[in-house]
Amino acid sequence: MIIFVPLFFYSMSNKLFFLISIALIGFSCKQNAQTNTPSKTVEKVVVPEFNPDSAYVYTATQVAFGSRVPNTPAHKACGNYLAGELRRLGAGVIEQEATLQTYDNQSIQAKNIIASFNRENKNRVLLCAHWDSRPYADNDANPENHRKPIDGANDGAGACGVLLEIARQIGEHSPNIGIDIILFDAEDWGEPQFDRRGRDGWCLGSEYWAQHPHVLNYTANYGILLDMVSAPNAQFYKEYFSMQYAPNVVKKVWEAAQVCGFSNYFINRQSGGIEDDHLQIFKHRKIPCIDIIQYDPNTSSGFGDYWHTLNDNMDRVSKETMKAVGQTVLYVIYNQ
Ligand code: AHN
Ligand code: ZN
Repeated sequence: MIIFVPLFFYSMSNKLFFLISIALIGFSCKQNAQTNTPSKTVEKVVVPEFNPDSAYVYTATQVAFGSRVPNTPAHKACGNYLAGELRRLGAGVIEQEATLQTYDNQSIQAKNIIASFNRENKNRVLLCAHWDSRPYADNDANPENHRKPIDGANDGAGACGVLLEIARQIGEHSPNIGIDIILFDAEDWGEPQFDRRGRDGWCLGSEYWAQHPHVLNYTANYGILLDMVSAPNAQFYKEYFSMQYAPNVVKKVWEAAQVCGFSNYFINRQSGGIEDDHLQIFKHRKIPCIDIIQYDPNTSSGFGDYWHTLNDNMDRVSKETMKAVGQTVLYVIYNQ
């Protein structure tokens, strides 16, 4: 080889050699476009490409099990699928099971699914979402549907679909930090509008994990919660509690979205505070954690008119929105 390469170049016409040289210079300019130093080798962080088709299939697969309401066969089967898939992608997976009490004192068998990459690395980032679906379509226009469970395509499955695709990318291209992906159970069994008892009952799985972490004294540098991140044309505002407890993380993520070209999804405006799994994470583990959650000021719920209705089905899942969120989060974790 050592002999053949110079011979090959020697035998090339000057014109061809010139063209190849130009092509190589062009490539390095592109690599160093920001620093404008084409001749120097600058270490370039390679951010994997988030594949929205893959995220979509992960979402559709969860929805195809049926509503993932705790204590149902669909919930059990989907939980096993999610844990198995994360293992197949190369994560170390802990299935944390617990019996929890709902707002109306029903006992439910819940399972938090905890997937870790680079376990020995002390520098860690926590990514999370809830995987259960709500037992009540209590926001549905038709009162006959209020006691029916929802598909939770956007509210549940979509965010888990984004995290599974992120896990697939991490499994293929290891980042230089440790990552924990937690899929919380029993987020969405909060008291319905037709049965107020004064105990709200949201976020039971994350509350349990935050009080009984899978690793003694578990901590992470910061956390990112995804909730309702797949609706078409969704907009994400800077949520009030995220701004209170983790303003630097909000800044990092919104700047990443801008760099990646997704400022039309990540809006530079603040919204009200939302009770969600991230509050349990600050409260019990003191980890600064933000919530990337759809906010729609034009609807009464603030979350889109399909929210907690039978319309939260696969028609509410957009590959474009999942790409915006998934690519932004990958950019953040590969630029640590
Ligand atoms: C409340 O409605 C109090 N919090 C919203 C949490 C939630 C429900 N996220 C998805 N479903
Ligand atoms: Zn919900």
